[in-house]
Amino acid sequence: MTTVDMGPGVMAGPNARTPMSGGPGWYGMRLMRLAGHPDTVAAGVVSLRVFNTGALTHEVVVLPLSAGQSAGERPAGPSGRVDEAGSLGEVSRSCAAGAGDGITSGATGWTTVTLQPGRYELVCNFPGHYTAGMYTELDVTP
Ligand SMILES: [Cu+2]
Repeated sequence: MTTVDMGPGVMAGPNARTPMSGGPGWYGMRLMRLAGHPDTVAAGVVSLRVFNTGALTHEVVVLPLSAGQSAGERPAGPSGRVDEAGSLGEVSRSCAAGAGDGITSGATGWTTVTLQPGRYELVCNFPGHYTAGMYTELDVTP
């Protein structure tokens, strides 16, 4: 098994005029992004460390990508969130491991997941964040 430490920097752009709940004019604007380094890791136990450099609260959920599916293609529901079915884990607690209410601005969260070879997508599933561009692909090699 291989343990890889990676730190996707979660970044949020200027949001002074951004409605928190995602009102008109917000969807489609790519003010937020999620950057992963590295974007390719070896299969096995992977430690995910997420540092929120943005002003808003964020999270990172690990979802599998099916064949032919690209990051950013998931349909968001009326709530502005995507389906988390098949999630392999998430990082959504400030200064702690695992799932919680989100990683606040300036805080770090982490988790450990076991990933098989394949393509995955790291997403922030706070309402409207995915459609605003908070996703990145993670490739896992044998
Ligand atoms: Cu977010």
